Amino acid sequence: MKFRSHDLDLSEPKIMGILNVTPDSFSDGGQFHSIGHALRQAETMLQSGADMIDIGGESTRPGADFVSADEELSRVIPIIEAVHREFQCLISIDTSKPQVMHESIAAGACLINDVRALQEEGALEAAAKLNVPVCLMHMQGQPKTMQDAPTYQDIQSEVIAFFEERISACFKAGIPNSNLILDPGFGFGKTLSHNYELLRKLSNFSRLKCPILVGLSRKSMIGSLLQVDVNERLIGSVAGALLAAQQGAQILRVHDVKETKQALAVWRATKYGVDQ
Ligand code: 9MG
Repeated sequence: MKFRSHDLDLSEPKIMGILNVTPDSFSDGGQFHSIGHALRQAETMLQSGADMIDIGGESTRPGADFVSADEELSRVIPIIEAVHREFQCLISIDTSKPQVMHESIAAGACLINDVRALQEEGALEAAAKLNVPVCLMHMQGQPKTMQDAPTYQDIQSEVIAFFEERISACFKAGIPNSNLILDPGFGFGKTLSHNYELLRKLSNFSRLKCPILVGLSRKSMIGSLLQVDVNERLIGSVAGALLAAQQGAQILRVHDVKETKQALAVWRATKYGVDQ
């Protein structure tokens, strides 16, 4: 897949490291400190083998409040500029807002990660104009209320039907299929049982002929299953990422880059053998 000047070979799973720049992700809160903190986190993830960094300024956790475009811009733009300047790495902007998409791409991002799948007003047009890869994620409802009572008749066919509709909307707006990445949206308007059914059937998404991105790192589908707090979800998260990769996921969105990379190395050695 082409990301501006970089070509990313998705025949092997790639790692997207998560860099949240919402105020609750900083202990000191100040912008100066937050830039330094974000740069250190990005550097650690890149040194551990991240292929790209996902930067987001809107919390999309269950129950999270709406954030204005100005607030989101003030959180993400200085960080995108700094990460781009320091590391020249692939940067993904996690946003649903057209203005944030435009300014982030101008600041150095090269992928749009939209949990609302370009359904906000002006988002399809913005992504078409920017002509960069876009990750379309499935979500039932909105973050504020999505976990209240998620319901599906058949989750897998409903998520596939949603993607077919969004792929067609993108095509009509001038976004080619070659720029699309799909993500079933673990934890976004889904119960524990919905999440594991989706994970079990993940390989079926390959029929849509777009790369698949999976994000389950440290989510409640790990925590609720194992009855562990957020800082004890590493092993469950790595196991989930590996199961997703085995079923064809090409991009894994994770907090724990080093450990995920190690799990993928073991899988790769088992699959292809080792020279020796
Ligand atoms: C921003 N964000 C939080 N969780 C996510 C997930 O599972 N996928 C994508 N694409 N983005 C996410």
